[in-house]
Amino acid sequence: MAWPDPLTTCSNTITVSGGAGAEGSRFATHRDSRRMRQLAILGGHPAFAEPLHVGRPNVGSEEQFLALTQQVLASRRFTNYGPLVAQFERQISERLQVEHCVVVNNATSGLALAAIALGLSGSVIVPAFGFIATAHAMRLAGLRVLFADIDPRTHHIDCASVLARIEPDTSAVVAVHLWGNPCDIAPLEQLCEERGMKLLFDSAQAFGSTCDGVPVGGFGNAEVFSFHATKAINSFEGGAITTRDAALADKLRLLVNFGFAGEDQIDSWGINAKMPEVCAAMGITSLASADAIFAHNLRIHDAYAAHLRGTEGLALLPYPRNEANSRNYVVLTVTDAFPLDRDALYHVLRAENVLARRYFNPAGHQAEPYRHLSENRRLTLPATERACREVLCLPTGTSITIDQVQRICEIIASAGEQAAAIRDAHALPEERVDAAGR
Ligand code: T4K
Repeated sequence: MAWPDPLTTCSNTITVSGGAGAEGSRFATHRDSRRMRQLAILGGHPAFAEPLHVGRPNVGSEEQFLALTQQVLASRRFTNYGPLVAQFERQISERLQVEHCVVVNNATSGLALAAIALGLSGSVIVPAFGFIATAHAMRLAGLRVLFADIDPRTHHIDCASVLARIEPDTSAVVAVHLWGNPCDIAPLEQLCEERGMKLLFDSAQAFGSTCDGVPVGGFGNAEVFSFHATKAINSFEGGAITTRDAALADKLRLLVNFGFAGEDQIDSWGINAKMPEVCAAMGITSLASADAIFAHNLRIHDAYAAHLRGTEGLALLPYPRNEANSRNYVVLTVTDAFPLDRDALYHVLRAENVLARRYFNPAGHQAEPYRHLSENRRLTLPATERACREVLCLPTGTSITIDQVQRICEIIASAGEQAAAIRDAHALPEERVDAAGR
């Protein structure tokens, strides 16, 4: 089968064979100095004394966080919908221009509770490529998970694959705005409407993103965001469910708090999915720095793009310039045209203390507890499986500097040049590779 090649089919994709230009010549200078040092996987010293992470938390103003935390301590109001959670919810609603926001302890419970509040039953369709929490949350809600393939250019759930996966009891599609880029929202809305299915968006990675200039948050029946420590905007752990549906929001408020509608009134089943005040303090602090964090990530992404341009076989997933996006992920695709495969490059980088991540591997249908189910045993989802093999996320965030990006890209280029030697080293047992690296 001839694959649509992300290197050539993405109009924005950053890849030019042998591109000259200003960036090209600047890179050539670094290439000369790069030859001076031996790669760590081949016995040299790691390029970085301390590990560089993909998900190092952004902090924002420590003063603001400490002041809010002192407020929490002084008030003795630690949880159960205190003033900071209420403020955080208001700020999220305002920023996302959506009427209702219910803050929760994390996106995984938010997704499960949203599914329950929507009254989903039977099976739901979920993209197979993505963080496993999407599927796990549906299972937690008592639903059967059907995995669909992705569009290889965007890594978003593919509408044709959704159609093929629909079963008589399918009640919803759970689409993921992967990498913060919005999915193909309009076709999904149309498809779900025609089939009488609900549409839930897993927007865990998409806080601050826009779709045609409209903030993600008010699409479908509901959207669920994550404020996990590794997200651009974090509340240590946390999440939020946003919706335009007032009745749904009311239901969610009960589900999040044991079903309590008042001190002595229990109106429904529910769990404890509340966010503590100290987490809201971090969320508010983080939100105050959102624009600065996003701007930093944009500069980092641009630096990667400039340095990797001209390296055959490597492509960065593009972010449309006219849309907002936290650019919390620098998504590198390592294709067969690069002399090393993705896993070898991953080990090269780890040896240098660059903790790149193979997000997202394995695919949902190839992971437990799904892979042994009869519907998944023979399921083949080619675009998903290819992405699982080729994608490598590189460090970004406010703890990463432009200079570090340059050095990471130099390592990647050196790795390409010394591929044969690395492949030999990489054929060693895993322990030896690790011993060489970290
Ligand atoms: N849906 C989607 C599409 C998602 O991406 C996620 C979460 C969810 C749903 C569920 O949201 P939550 O229930 O978590 O709110 C991380 C995050 O734990 C996870 O939240 C995130 N997606 C996923 C993409 O990444 P891991 O297992 O890769 O995290 P971990 O602990 O390996 O951390 C990544 C890197 O960050 C490491 O190099 C260490 C560094 N790190 C991490 C933490 C937690 C730090 O430096 N400091 C820290 O405090 O899953």
